[in-house]
Amino acid sequence: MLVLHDPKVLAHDTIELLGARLRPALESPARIVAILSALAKSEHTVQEVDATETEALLHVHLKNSHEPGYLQHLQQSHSDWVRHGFIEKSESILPECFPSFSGIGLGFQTTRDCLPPKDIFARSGYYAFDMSSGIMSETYISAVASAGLACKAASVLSSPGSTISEASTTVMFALCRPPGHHCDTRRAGGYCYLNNAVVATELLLSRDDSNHKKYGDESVAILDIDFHHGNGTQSYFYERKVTYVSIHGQDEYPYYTGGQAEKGSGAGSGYTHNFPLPSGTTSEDYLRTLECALDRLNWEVLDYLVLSLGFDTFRLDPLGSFRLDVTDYKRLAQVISAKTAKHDVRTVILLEGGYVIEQIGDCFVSFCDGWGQR
Ligand code: SP5
Ligand code: ZN
Repeated sequence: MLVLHDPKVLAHDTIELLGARLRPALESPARIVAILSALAKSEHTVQEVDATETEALLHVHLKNSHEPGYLQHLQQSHSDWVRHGFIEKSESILPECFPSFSGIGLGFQTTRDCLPPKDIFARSGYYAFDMSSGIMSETYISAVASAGLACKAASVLSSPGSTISEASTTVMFALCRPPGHHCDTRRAGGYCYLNNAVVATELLLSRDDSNHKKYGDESVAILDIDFHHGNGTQSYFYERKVTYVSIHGQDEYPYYTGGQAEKGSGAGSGYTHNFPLPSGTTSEDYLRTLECALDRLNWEVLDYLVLSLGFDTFRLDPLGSFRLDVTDYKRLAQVISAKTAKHDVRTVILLEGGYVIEQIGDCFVSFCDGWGQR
């Protein structure tokens, strides 16, 4: 497995409100450090990426997939708060109030949106949906580097004449951090700021590759096997013919999405497939569901698979409730890679969650080992 890393992803280090306590975010740089240290003892190759090579490409896809005001907020808000004296340079912004119009004086639910507020505190809530997405001084730098890795992996896989030595490979793993699948076009949340899966998918859809099967939106699909539902990714493609398949904890964070009844709408009707599983789900049940999930992909017309991969399905994860063990990641990888090989599909793997520092490296290497052993 070729694993892409950019040291800039290590800079982001913030706080979150978790279980009514303000604490250092579980999504920490130590996760990547642990993965790199496990990889160093493995047969897999880590390549440091200078994302500046793909920067122009990245910014095109970022601009298409996130609102300009939101990108500006991610880049600018921390220094604004420091300048106003609301926080020290070493502290993080956390929102205190979110837009919500449900039933306020109206007696019924409405989803009316509003314009970006002028007030600096109001803006932080306008551009977020929870309190696990603090903004510190380096957040934007790391988020852009993270999306840059997703971009780099996607662009190398889709352009034969690329500079990376193993350009002929059919799979690439981007060590993304912060993760991406919870945030939408305007809101950070669930440790996510820029939606790496969306950016990679958009890049692949816009590829100019004479070898591809030319099925438009249907030629790229997303499989999301983080423990949590990828609400941001789902909503982004909800009305498009881009297949989004997710296996995740039922009734778990982000709580309000991920039901089986969500199947896409308009042109995207029938392209979203959710597989919520109960807490305590075993490896066997998970593997069985994975087979069903893989059957929802239209393999005949697929050129690329974007795999949002979280290790918070691990049995000891503080944010998960499934029972997968280290060796199960090898099995997951074998099952997925066998399908992609059979149908000549290239895979961009993006790191999402996974919070057990002591074992995330072993889980990661187990997955990488399995990919080549179908
Ligand atoms: C990328 C990713 O895995 N994001 C997950 C973010 C989840 N954050 C909120 C989890 C809330 C869990 N419930 C709190 C109970 C306190 N123990
Ligand atoms: Zn997760």
